[in-house]
Amino acid sequence: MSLIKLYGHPFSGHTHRVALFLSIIELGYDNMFADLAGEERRQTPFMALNPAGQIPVLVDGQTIIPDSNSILIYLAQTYAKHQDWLPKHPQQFASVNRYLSLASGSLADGSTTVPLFTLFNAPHGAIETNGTSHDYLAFIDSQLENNDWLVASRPTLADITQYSNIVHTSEGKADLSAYSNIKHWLHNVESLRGFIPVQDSAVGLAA
Ligand SMILES: N[C@@H](CCC(=O)N[C@@H](CS)C(=O)NCC(=O)O)C(=O)O
Repeated sequence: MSLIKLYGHPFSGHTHRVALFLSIIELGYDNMFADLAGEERRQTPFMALNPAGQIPVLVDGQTIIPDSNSILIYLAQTYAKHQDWLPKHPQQFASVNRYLSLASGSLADGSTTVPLFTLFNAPHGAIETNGTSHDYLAFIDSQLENNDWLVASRPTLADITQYSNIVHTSEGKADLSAYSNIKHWLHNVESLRGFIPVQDSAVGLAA
């Protein structure tokens, strides 16, 4: 049994970005399944961990950290301080924060919500949301022109936070073939030591 517990769900991109980072920095943890569709998360004791009722939540001994990006920052500062996942250079630091914000904003609104329609029949127009995703993907693709990584000449938390939901986009039927820079970058992330893939859902592209 480990001191660190990660409450999450195998189909959640938000959970995957944390699991990916834990694996890359080689930190052991217990995987705690939280039922996405069920009522369990809306009841105690889960609500005591995160009153917002959302996964992922990291529990490290007495420390409880909800929110995937907050968890990434906590882990980088606590367990990987000398690996530069959060660059000290002010402009690069700001840029990483920009991608963390985008991951909770535009990316979550577009790419990450697309699988909800195919997996959980969420009541919105999938095509409309796919449009949002394509705008976002075009933007990310332009940022990767002549760059292997989003912010620096090495991977940072910007790449970790963006990867899981962008690769998840394909589950929502968004076609990544037009985005050669993104495809190259996905491969770069997938080549990192400790990389673990997003778990495919049963629905995926076929839906
Ligand atoms: N800003 C949060 C968003 C987390 C989030 O949206 N989690 C989803 C699953 S991927 C969730 O728990 N949804 C259920 C709900 O909101 O009730 C983060 O980055 O962790």
